[in-house]
Amino acid sequence: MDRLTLKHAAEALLRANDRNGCTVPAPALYPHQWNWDSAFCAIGWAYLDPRRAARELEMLLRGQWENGMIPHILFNPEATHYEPNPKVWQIDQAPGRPQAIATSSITQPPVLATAARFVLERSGGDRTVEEILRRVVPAADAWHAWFLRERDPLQQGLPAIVHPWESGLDNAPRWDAALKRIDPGEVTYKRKDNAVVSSEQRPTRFDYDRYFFLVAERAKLSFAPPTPSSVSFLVQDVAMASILCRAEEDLHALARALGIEVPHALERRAKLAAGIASLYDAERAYYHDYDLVGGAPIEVEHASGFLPLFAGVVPLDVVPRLLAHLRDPNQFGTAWPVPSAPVDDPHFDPRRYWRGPSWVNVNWMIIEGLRRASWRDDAARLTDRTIELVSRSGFREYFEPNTGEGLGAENFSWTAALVLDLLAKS
Ligand code: 2M8
Repeated sequence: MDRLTLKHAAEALLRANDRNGCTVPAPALYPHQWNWDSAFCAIGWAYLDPRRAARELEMLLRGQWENGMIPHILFNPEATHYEPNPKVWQIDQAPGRPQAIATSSITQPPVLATAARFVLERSGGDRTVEEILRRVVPAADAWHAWFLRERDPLQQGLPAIVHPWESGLDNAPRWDAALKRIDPGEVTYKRKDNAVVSSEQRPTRFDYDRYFFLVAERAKLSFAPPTPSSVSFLVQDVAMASILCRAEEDLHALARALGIEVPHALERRAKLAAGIASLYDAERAYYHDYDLVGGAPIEVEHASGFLPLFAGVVPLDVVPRLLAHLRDPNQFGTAWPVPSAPVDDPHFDPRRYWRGPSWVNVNWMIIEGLRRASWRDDAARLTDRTIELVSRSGFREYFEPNTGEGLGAENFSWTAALVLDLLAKS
């Protein structure tokens, strides 16, 4: 596909996946509104229709809980082909849940403010866009504050996740050891994903047993803020911290452009930057997550370890050391980068979801990070390779990093949305 055809196809895909103002990630597999998917989609919509882009973001606010959390899924009552369904989350008794819409009880990486800033900057002063984004600012501010108030039990500037689904990089090998500690007992649940995508490309039963166990655990604990001794899984996730850190900067800039005060965004950003710095392992030259229940760093590499670049918090002398991992063919320098897990990890699985395949959203964040660190050639190379990958293999959910074969869901929205941005910047 040439670039113009690719652009038109990406636009058509976004329009086809539009469901009354929110873009479903992939109609056959994910029929609801997902949090960070919508933010990535808004970045694509900004090229077609900035008002529609702003609306996508505003749709996320419907799901906000009173404590500020914006959940990872906002359910569409008409769609029944996804599990876990709304009932499994048991939020009917949850204090402060939204009344008008069913949601999950966990969150996802906060790309909202970053996307909102992006949309504003491309809206050419459109009043309607500004009005909508004025409503997004306080909501994003409350959500960001929630991360450091309720999810940072040791007050280290490091938001912790209670479920691998919160990371968005669900079955990454870096969660394996923490999940192994959990004995889920007899959990009964349905899966519908394997009817759409081959099992070898999806998380295993080991993972799903624990995913459902952890969903039930949230309800059992009345959705209370987690501590290392109260929950089975609690991990300081370097990608979550990096995306939030970046989002604080974008929230500050967005609010300023709209003439609104967000007095704590930069303060929170500074705390997060310090937290991320504490996760740097100088010996391995890599950022690692920290397992709060196990009380130890998780020394497993993953593409998420490059996301401090996206936050702009990697010291100048560390950037080349990170780039060495990115370029190394035995690690992340595959033919079709960036593999989610490095080739030399014994758990690397080039066809299984977040355990090896390349993903366009991760590439996009790394490209943004390389650009801001002024590694323009590397950014341009990865941009070209990503565009080429999608033009050969289509708008798939993820890609085999050696052969470039498209894997997972078809008609995947964020692949299309972010390709629009990559095309515009290439
Ligand atoms: C994937 O996660 C969902 C659960 O949230 C699933 O596997 O059913 C992840 O790739 C996640 O990052 C993404 O937001 C979601 C929808 O695309 O799918």
